[in-house]
Amino acid sequence: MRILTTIILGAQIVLGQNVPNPQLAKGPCGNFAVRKEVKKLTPTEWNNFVAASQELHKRGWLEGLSKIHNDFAMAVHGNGLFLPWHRRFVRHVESLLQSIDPSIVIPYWDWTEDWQNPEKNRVLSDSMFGGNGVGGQSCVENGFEKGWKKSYPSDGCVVRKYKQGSSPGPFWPMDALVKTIETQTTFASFSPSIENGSHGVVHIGIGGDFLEMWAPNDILFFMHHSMVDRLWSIWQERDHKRYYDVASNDINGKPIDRDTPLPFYNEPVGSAISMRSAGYCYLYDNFAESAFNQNKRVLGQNRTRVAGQNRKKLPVPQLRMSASTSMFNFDPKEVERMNALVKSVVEEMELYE
Ligand SMILES: [Cu+2]
Repeated sequence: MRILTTIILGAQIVLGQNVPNPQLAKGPCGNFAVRKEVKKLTPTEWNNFVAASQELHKRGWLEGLSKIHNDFAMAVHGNGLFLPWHRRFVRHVESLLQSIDPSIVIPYWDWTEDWQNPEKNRVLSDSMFGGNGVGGQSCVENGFEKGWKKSYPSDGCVVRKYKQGSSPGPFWPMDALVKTIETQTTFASFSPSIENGSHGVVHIGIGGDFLEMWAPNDILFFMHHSMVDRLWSIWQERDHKRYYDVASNDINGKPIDRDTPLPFYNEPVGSAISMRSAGYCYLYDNFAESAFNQNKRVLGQNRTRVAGQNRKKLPVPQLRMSASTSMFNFDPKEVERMNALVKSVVEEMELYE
């Protein structure tokens, strides 16, 4: 009897949020999993990912993850815990997928591709995650999330509602991300740059559940945050001292250091500062510096300036805050700073072929 009670209690603890919380492995990494851009998965990898995602959804675990994200929303957005907490959160969904199919590695969505017209990206098509919601409730009705229902925070479907009607509007181009990585040399400036810039534009552009703190109901949320995590990794890899820089403040203005616990997980920030540390053990596919150095050259060097009359007009991604975005804790000053940064980069891009 006592054994039975213990087991039941144990199960309750694990399922407290209606989703298991597998503990991360301790000790040094054996192998490194490679997270790929989602369009670069092999057909088998893609099919396995879809099958595991369907099972994850069926078990209600995405709702459990949505509840965690919503419950801790204030503590992990708009402050220095944003990047390490979401790294842990993406690792959480990845470990759940792996509990269904050990071969799964979470992919990322490089939304800089087709940044001018994100609706044309194959990721948002019927052959992958599906596109804009349809009907009065803007339910996702194509792609593998077709017909997905949710029970948290209330019964409904998975909702997408593009910002500009038929398009999410432009996302950030790679050149602007390179500029951010080059110029924001401290964690205290880099983290809010990503959060209030390129990250926010995708949330607001996709709309629907993406605009809510229960966005993890739409599994695409995790491909987006894997991309955000990749950007942090690239920034860290540019100067290894950056791995140890988490100097920033929490929501109450209290300084964050490597001992600060991550909300919900109660693991120190220091355990999540490197993708190479125990329990993480992954790399990104085109992680090599060269991918970014190539892009660095895009601006200015070895490029032909185009004559004024031949210049193309490029769309400028701008984050506009409104009542419906207040839960993201966007910082108006940072939003303005990032709107200006991306605008200057896009205008520079217009000068070249
Ligand atoms: Cu979040």
